[in-house]
Amino acid sequence: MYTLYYSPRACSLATQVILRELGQNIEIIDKSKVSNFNAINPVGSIPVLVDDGEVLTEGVAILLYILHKHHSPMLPSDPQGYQRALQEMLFANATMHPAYSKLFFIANNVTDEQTKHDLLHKASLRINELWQVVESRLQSGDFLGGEQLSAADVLLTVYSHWGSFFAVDIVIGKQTCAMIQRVEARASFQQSLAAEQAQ
Ligand SMILES: N[C@@H](CCC(=O)N[C@@H](CS)C(=O)NCC(=O)O)C(=O)O
Repeated sequence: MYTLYYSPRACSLATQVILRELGQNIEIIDKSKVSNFNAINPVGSIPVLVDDGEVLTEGVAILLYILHKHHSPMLPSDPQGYQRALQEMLFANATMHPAYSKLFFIANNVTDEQTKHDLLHKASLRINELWQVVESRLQSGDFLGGEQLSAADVLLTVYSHWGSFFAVDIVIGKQTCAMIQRVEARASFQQSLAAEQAQ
């Protein structure tokens, strides 16, 4: 049994979905209900996964650990497949996620409304460029992992929802929308959302 600390609809949702794809039992704990979360993760961020008393942090490190531990085809063992899977995961976690994080930062820290509007717009242009990259990579398959679901598809699907929190135009291509719908339709995704909502 794994314990996952999460925030609703945050990047930790991807961790939960992938644990379910791996057929694992999970207890989930809302970070906001923990009185001193920084005692668990001094960085203050989620996801945090506890496995047999070991506290694991950093989203991609957690994903690599669970995919490796459960021998998932989402983490191929051949060097090229492994590199490709890691590259896609890091594109999501270290490039797309920070681009979206700018929206949260601007919305929470800029008080002048016109400046906020302009900065949110600028940040959204970068996000749209990145979605175009995803669109071009999806021309030859249903998922970034080809015909198989990959961890990057799940990460990107979770982030794709965040644009709706802000007054910005996020443009996501046709192939990418289809990929997102495929991920959202999976039992693992539906069960994860339901588990968050039940808390
Ligand atoms: N580098 C970290 C960053 C994770 C991250 O930024 N998580 C966000 C949620 S998506 C977070 O915890 N923000 C602070 C908060 O929710 O209080 C990782 O990949 O795990």
